[in-house]
Amino acid sequence: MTDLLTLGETMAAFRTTGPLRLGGTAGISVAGSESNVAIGLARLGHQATWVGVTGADEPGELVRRTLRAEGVDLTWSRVDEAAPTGLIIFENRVADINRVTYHRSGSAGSRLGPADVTRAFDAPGPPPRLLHVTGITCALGVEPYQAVVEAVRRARTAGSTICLDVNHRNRLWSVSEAAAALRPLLPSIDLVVASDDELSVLTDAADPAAALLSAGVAEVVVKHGAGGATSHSATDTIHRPARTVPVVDTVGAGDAFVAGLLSGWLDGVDASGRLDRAVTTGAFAVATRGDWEGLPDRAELALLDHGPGG
Ligand code: CKP
Ligand code: MG
Repeated sequence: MTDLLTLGETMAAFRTTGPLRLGGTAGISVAGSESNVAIGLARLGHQATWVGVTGADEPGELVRRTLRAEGVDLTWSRVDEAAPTGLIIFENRVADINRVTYHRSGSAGSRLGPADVTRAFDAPGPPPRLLHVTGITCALGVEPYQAVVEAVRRARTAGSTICLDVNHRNRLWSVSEAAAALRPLLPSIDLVVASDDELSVLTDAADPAAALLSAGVAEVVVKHGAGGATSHSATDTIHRPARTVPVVDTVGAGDAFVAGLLSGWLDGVDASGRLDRAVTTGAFAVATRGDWEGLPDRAELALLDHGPGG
């Protein structure tokens, strides 16, 4: 079927150079955590499938056209005539600090449901090697959450490896709501990705990584922002510092990190090599403007090793 299947909402994104209330010009692009990961993998040469819903409108066309252009498979995505494509506004305030506003409540993207997932998994051919889900999709409503539950159930039965990125968004739900939704998924999750401050969504334990491993998760990857990342498994704890790059825009860095990590997994790279690739793709996102635009292709992966002119 595909290397990676992921599901979520992708919105039209407006990026201003100052406060929106002052008017002026905005850059228009698309944004969505799961499709950022799909684009990251497609750029690295993997087959990535995004399941999502867009409106029958120009922002929806922008989303579909962009993902198609990036080589992401949209076979199991659909257009909903009755709801608009969601919008996200990034208002640049100071240096890398953006004010983020969502206009996504009642959006087409939030009409994703279990039937969308069933269609994808019922397709002829082998199951996806990887399923990637995030807390954002779970936060969009009952139906999107049920879509994630169904995807995890089907992937588990099919033998796909399942990755969960906590991706907590306090504009969408509280930590306790996220905990109630995500903790029941854990027995089926193989790989957890979380930032330090997101671990409390998944467990109350004093040693969260150890608790998640003993709950059956095979690998827990914890992101420390500028402090790099640590991979915990039953046999190893591996740390990698972040790669030193100028910080231009940190939005999308987490998704870029996941794309590198999962790309390494698809290539059969060991845990330390996977972490190397993850901090590298994360650094590309941090050093470039946009959520996914600066993600590397295969040949560019080595760029940061060479430096200027290399
Ligand atoms: O955790 P990240 O900064 O990598 O996630 C960024 C994405 O999906 C961004 O594209 C935005 O649209 C979102 O997270 C979101 O819904 O907040
Ligand atoms: Mg994230």
